[in-house]
Amino acid sequence: MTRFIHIADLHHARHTGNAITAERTSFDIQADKLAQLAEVIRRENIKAVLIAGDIEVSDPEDFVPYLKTWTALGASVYLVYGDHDINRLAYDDCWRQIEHVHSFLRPGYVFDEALGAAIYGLSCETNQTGLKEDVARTPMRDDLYPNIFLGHGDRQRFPASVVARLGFSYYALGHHHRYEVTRRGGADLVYPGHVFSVWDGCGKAWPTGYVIGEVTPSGITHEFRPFTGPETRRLSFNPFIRDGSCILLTRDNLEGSSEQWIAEDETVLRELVRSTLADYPDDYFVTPSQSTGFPTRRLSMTGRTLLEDDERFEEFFARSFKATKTTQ
Ligand SMILES: [Mn+2]
Repeated sequence: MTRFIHIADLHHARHTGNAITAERTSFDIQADKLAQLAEVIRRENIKAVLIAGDIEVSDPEDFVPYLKTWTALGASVYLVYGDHDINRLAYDDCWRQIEHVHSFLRPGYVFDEALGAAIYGLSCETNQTGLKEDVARTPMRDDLYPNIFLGHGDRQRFPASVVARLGFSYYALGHHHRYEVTRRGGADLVYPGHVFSVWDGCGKAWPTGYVIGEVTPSGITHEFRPFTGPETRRLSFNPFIRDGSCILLTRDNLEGSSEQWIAEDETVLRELVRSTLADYPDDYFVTPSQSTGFPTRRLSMTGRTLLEDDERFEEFFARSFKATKTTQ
């Protein structure tokens, strides 16, 4: 049996968007997490690393050390580009020079003998233009070995009827920042989640991790593994959704129910925020925001930092209330 690693949504840019931060950058935290994969490759007979798009580096050289390390350890790297990989031509010029790195700037199909499986790679364009049609045009497979579809985009672009016809058993996907497996058309559509991001589309905090896939005689099995190191977490109040004197509390990547009613009482709410921050001193709490209007900036700081500084705590507390009913 051979194995592969599936990661996606690295968003490994040096900038932190316009988030309000005071500590380590996302870039540094992501670097620590990506570095964890070398040990996994060494330990677990990993023959391939599948990267399902949205790598989004500021400089392609920033990613070269990982590609060199992983391939030197005996894993081939297969990658596709996502809607955020707008500088993909520069990435490709740099990365395709490295032996055992296969980038699918154009759709392609590679049988990997060491892995005992084949990979069809399909990159997606900005805004996923034409993706659904490109997926539907994928050549059908009917082989004695498993076929992996490596792509990036919304799950809606992979309808059950198309998946059932194409004959792939594992869809290594990216775009949704939350780990998710959807059984559809006789195949598993797998999103491994993000590596670490403060800006993550819908604004919610999700666990960071990767998926280990195993190629067996009967097909591909897989499991999620969390990265170690800081996580993003979020709690927020929505005063526009209420039940009598209670407002809606939402918890993302936190212990406890994801939604519950809570008394709109400053003392109660402050105590809840303080005790939650104290439970996760090393993790980064992100506040709600929206793409237009107020607030467009997220605050992202560790529980410890927010508790140590009253001014920061007050700003965090104020930003934990959604500014409108639909703030994300
Ligand atoms: Mn994306």
